[in-house]
Amino acid sequence: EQTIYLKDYAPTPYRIVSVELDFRILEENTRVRAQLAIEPRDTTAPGTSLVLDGDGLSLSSIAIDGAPLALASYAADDNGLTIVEPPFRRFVLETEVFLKPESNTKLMGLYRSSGTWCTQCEPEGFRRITYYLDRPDVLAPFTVRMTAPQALAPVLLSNGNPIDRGDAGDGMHYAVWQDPFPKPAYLFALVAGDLGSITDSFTTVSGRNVDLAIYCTHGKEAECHHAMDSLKRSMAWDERRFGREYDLDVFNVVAVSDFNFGAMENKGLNIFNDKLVFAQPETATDANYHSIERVIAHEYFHNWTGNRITCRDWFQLCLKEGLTVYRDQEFSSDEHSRPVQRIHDVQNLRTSQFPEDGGPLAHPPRPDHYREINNFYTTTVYEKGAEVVRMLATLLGEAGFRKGMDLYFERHDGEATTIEAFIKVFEDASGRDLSQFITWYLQAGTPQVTVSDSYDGASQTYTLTLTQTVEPTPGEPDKKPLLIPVRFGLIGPNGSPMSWNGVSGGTVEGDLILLDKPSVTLTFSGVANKPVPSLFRAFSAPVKVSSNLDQADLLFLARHDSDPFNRWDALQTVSTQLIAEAARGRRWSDDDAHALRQALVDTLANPDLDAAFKAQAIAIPGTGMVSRHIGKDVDPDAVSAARKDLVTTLVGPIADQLAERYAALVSDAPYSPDAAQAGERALRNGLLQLLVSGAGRGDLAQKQYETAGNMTDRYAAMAIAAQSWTDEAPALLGDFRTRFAGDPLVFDKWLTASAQAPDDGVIERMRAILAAPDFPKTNPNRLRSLLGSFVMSGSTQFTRLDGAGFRFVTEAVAEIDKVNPQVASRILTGMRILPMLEPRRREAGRVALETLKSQHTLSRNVGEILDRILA
Ligand code: HT7
Ligand code: ZN
Repeated sequence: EQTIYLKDYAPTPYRIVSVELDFRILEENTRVRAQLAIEPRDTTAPGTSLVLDGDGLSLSSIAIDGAPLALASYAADDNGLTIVEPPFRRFVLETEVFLKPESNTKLMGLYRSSGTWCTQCEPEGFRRITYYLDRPDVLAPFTVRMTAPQALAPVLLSNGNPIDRGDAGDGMHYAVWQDPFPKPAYLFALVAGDLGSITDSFTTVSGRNVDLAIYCTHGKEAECHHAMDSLKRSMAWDERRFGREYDLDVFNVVAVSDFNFGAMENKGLNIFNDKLVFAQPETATDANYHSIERVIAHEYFHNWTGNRITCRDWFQLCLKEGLTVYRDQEFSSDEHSRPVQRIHDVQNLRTSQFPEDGGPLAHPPRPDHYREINNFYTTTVYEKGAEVVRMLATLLGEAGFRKGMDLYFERHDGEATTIEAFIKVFEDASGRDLSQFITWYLQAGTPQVTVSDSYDGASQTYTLTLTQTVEPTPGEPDKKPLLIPVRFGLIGPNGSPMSWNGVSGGTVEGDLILLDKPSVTLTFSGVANKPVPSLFRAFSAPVKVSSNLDQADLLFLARHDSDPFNRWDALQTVSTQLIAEAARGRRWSDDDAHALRQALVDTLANPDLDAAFKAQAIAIPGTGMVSRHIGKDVDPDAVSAARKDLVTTLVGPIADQLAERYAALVSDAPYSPDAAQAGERALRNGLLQLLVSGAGRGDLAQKQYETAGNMTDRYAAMAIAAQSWTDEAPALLGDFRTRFAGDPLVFDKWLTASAQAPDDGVIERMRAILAAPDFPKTNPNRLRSLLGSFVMSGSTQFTRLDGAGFRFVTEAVAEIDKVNPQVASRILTGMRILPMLEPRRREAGRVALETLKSQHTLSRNVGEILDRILA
C-alpha cells in the first residue's frame, strides 16, 4: 500500500484556468462532459505529461481544442488519465464519461439518495465524476450546466449563482450555475431531485440581499425552521465577531438521507445529513437541536475558513477544520452559556480525542503521512485542532487574536495555504515568536502536567511546580516540550481569590502562566495564607493534569472556585478517582463518600448555579471515562461494578430528596429548545439517571416515558432504563420501536439505546437487527447508530472477556467494507481501546482483528486502521 508524505509535496506542473461541466442526468446513467482550460506553469518543462486523477471512470471520448485525441497520445486506467506531451500553451481538454450514480454505495462522487442525485467530493470524490487535478491547491472558477427529467428532478442546484434555466424538450429541463470564486474540486456540488423547500433572506452588513433556501424531502419542510434560524444567526455572528460577510447572491442547504458525514460546506450549496437539519419536539432531542445549530454554523463558517482560504494539501486539513470548530464553539458559547458549552466541548475532547491521542491511532493535528486520507477526518484534526486555535486566542488575548485573523483573511484570501502561514499571521500581527507554539500542530500525544505546591507561612511564599511530559506515540519516540498556557488563580481559606506581591522563576502574564519548559517552578511572594491553586481554568490547554490536591482540596474548589469549569472538573475528578481506586480493590471510606455526596447536594441547592450546569455537575463519569483514567490493564467489568457501587452509595441516603427535586422540575410549558428549558430538562434527566441506577427507580423512567411531551424526555427515559437494563427496559424499547415506526431518524435513537444495553443478550439482539431483511444496510446513519454506539459508548459487552463483542464488530466491519469503506473503517476505530485492556481481553481483540485481516480482502480505509491498531 502506498504511503503519501507531506515532504513530497510539489505543485502541479499544469494549472486549470476554468472549468465547464455539462451533466445530462437520466434514470439509467449520467453523462458528464468536462471542458477544462489548462495551461503549463512557468516552471514546467515542455513535454511534461499531464496526469489527471480518475477513480473508476471509463472514458468515452476525448479531445483537445475540439480535435479528438489519437490513441497514442493518452492513456486511461482505473486511477486516471495521462496526456502525453500536451500542447505547451493554454488549451481546452474535453472529456466525456458515463456514471452510474444508482450503484454508487460508497457515497463519494455522484450518487443517489432516496431518488435525489447528489454529490460528495471532499476529499477525493470529484475524481469519481470526471478526470481532474483532484487536489485542494488547484483552484478554478466553475460553470455547471445540468439537464434532467423535469418530473424526476424539478430542482437543479450547483455552486455559486443561478444564471440560466429553461426547457430542454422531451420532458427534460436545464439549469446553469456559475461560481465566480475559484475553488478546489472538493467544494464542487450538484443536486438534482424532486424536493420541497423553505425560503428566507438575509441582508448582509453592507446591505446586499442573500436568498436562503433549505431543500428537503416533500413533507419535511416544517422541520427545517430551526436550521434556517440557526443559519441566519450564524451569518450575523460571523459579521459581528469576525467581520466576515457572505459573498454570493444565494445560499442553499440540501438535506439528504444517505451521507457519510455530518455535512459538507460546498461553496454556496451545503449538503447535509438530514439528521442535522430536521427537528420537531416530538422526534428530536435538545441535543439534536443543539447539533443542528452547531453544524449549520460550522458549515457556514467554512465559507471563509475553508472555501475563500483553503488548504494547500490534505495534511493541512486542520487549517480549515480546527479553526472552523473553534469558530463554531465560540458561536455556541456566545449564543448560549459559555461555561456549559466549554464543559460540553471538553467532555467530548476527553471521551474521544484523548483516547485517540493515547492509543495506536495517535497522530498530530497536522500529520505528515497517510495511506488513506479519509481516515484522517479525526477528532484530533477537528477537536484538538480547535483547542490549539483556542490556545492561540488565550495567548494573544481577544484583540490580538482578532488582529491575527484579520491579517489571515487579508493576506491569504483566494489561496490554498498551510499551518505555517496561519501561525505566521499571528506572529506578524502580534510581534510574538510562536516557533515553540507550532509544535502543538506537529506532535501527537496528550501532555501530562504534574503539579506540586508548598507554602511557607513564615516567609509568606507559595511555590508551585509544573512539569510536562508527553508519552511516546506511534512513530514519535521523542517529544519536545510545548508552550502550555495555564490560566490560573489562587484561592484563600475563606474561598475568595488571593493576590500576591511578586512572582519569580517563570513567565506569568496576568492570570496566565506560560509553561514553556519541561518544568517550571514559580515562587509567589506576599501570599498571606496557604492557597488552593485553581489551574487550567476554562481548560486553557488540552492536557491531563495530576496534582497533589487531595479530595478535600478538590471539593473546596468545587464549592468556591470562581471558574465554573474547574468547579465541575473538581467534582468529576473526585468521582473518577474513587471509582478507579475501587476498581483496583481499594474502596472509598464512608467519609469520602459522605463528603462527595454533600458536595453534590450543595451544588444542587446553590441558587447561583443554573440548571444546565448542575446537570453536568451531578453526572457521574461513565465506565469508559474511568477506564481511560486508569489507562492500562483495565478490567471494564470491575470499573462498571465500582461505578454502580459508587452511584448506589451516593444516592441511597438522599434518594427521597433527589426524587422530590426530580418531581418539582416537571414543566407543562410548551416545548422550546432554548437554553433555560433545555437546562431544566437536562437536570431532571440527570436526576432520573441517578435515581434509576442508584436507587432502582425504574418505575420513574417508565412513568416519564409514558407521560413525556417531547422526545428529549421520552428518549432519556428509555435510554436510562436500557443502560441500567431495568425490568421495564425491554417493554419501553418495544413500545418506542412501534410508536415511531417509519421514522428513520427516530429508529436511529432506538438502535443507539438498544446497543447500549449491558445485558448478555445484546449481541444476539444486534445480530438479529442487522440480519433483518428490511434493515437498510447501505445507510450510514443506521449503521453508525447501532455499531458506532456499541464500540464508542464504553459498553462492557463490547469488551466481553469471551471476545464475542470484538468478533461481532469485526464480522460486521467485513460486511460493511464491501459496501461503504468509510463507514466500515470508522466503526473499526472503536478497537483502538485494545492496548489499554487487561491481557485476556487484549488477546481476544487481537485474534478478532487477525481473523478480519486474514479472511477478507479489505479496503485501503479498513486495512490502514487495522494495521495501525495491530502494530
Ligand atoms: N468538510 C467536511 C468533511 C468531510 C465530509 C463530509 C461529508 C462526507 C464525507 C466527508 N469527508 C470529509 C465536513 C466538515 O468538516 O465540515
Ligand atoms: Zn468542517
